[in-house]
Amino acid sequence: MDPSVEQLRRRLESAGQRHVLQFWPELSEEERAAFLQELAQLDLQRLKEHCDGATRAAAAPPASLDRHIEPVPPEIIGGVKRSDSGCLSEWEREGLLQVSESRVGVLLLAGGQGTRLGVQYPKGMYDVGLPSGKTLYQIQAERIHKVQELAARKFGSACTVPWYIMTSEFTLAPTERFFQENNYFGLEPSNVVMFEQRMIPAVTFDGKVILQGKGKIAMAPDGNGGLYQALVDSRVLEDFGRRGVEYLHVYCVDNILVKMADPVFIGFCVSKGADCGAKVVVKADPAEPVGVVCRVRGVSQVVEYSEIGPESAGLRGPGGELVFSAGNICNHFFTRSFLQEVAAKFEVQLKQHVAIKKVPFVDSCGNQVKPSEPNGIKMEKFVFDVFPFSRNFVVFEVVREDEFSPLKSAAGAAADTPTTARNSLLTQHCRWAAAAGATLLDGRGNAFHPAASVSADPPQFEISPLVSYFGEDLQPLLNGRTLQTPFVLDGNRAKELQAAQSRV
Ligand code: UD2
Repeated sequence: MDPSVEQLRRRLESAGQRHVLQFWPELSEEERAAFLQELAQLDLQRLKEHCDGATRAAAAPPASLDRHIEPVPPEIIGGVKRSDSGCLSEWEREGLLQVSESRVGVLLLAGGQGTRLGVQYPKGMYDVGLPSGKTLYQIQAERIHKVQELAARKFGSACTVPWYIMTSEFTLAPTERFFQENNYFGLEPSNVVMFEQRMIPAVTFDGKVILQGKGKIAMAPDGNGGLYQALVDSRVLEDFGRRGVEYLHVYCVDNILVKMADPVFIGFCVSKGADCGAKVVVKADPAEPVGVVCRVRGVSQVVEYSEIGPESAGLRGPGGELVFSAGNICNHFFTRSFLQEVAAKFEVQLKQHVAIKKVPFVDSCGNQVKPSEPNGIKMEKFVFDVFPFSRNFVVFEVVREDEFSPLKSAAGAAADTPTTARNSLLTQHCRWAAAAGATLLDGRGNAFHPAASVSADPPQFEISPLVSYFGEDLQPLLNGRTLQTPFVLDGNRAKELQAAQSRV
């Protein structure tokens, strides 16, 4: 054996991971080179710690926080239905002001593997079947364009909302390619900053790194809380500083209704002097897979849906409402200085959460095995686990039908599918059109009257985010009109409608 490989073998052995090189003699030169490159990225010093920690954590009975949790106090919560319209407009103005001064960035968490949706490409590239055929990424890009334009129009200064995209080994290359092929959806490429989170090995229940192939370790992204390490690794914190970005809106990729750099949320957090904030919706039911924003032993944090007991989740108040109703929707606000502090002081203290998964592997005879039972431990950090370090944490409650419809599962699942995401967006756009004074005719020529809830069969009426960010500016185009659907109100259609209106 080559002396450097021999040295590697000894180091793996002292980490209790001798098996990693067991198929070395069978590998080709090329496979060896690729494997060595992968192993060079492993922190061998901490490998033993990682494997031991994973087995210990998986073996420990889940620590129940239920006895220690209480709802967040009302004084730190604002919200669309909780606050008066004067406050909401003031916050929106403040948020747009910050956007207009280029002090706001958006940061997308897009390193997940989208296992539940079951596609082999990044979730942001998914097309839920809208009449326009737009993907989640395109919708998000166009909302960035629009919020920049709204801020510039209001305050008279051209501005930029940089888009930071955290990817992982699985998602970086296809995401980059997709953006290049689509000309960055008209955004300036230098304002779209992609960076990568770390990957960590999956481990067996007896503390051995899992070999996915004879020359390949089973690696997984380190959870969306890998963000804080990745911000340092990729010098993204410095990029915030160079651009003068002071406030970050961090969000997850799959919510089709996400308000990019939401001025109301940003303005609320800035006005309250918060260093950290979370958007929530009222939980739909006790079992909904969203974390609960609450206090544990007096400290604000999120208890994830996988970690709350059914009794606490189902606890109801006198009016029948859920006591732990503040459903996390993975939309967070952070100041740059808070992120800097987290990176410098608190990242190492972030909790490691255990996920037990079925991880394909090669057995000791070299056979490829697809396990039918869970066999591996993946450790993950969660993005919201920095909340306890906040000095001034606030919560902003929004209306589900307007702001939250995640795409989690493939067609046929009970909830959060391509169909539910599409219907949420189309129903919202029908509501905006109705509020602007339009009558929409469905495929059978019947007038559609949108309700507050999401329709299971809304007309195919879609508004481009380049025309309206959140329902604004529609009245001059739509008032008094009857429109036959399908209808996509894009920039060209808007111009035609405008020209027709001015002829009247
Ligand atoms: C997330 C929240 C949950 C709730 C729900 C709403 C966390 C830990 N949980 O749960 O409380 O708000 O969303 O939709 O935030 N990701 C990475 N790197 C990783 C893993 C995930 O970037 O290593 C991204 C992923 O691409 C996605 C986001 O994080 O954009 C959330 O991940 P998820 O969809 O797996 O989270 P989920 O639905 O379990």
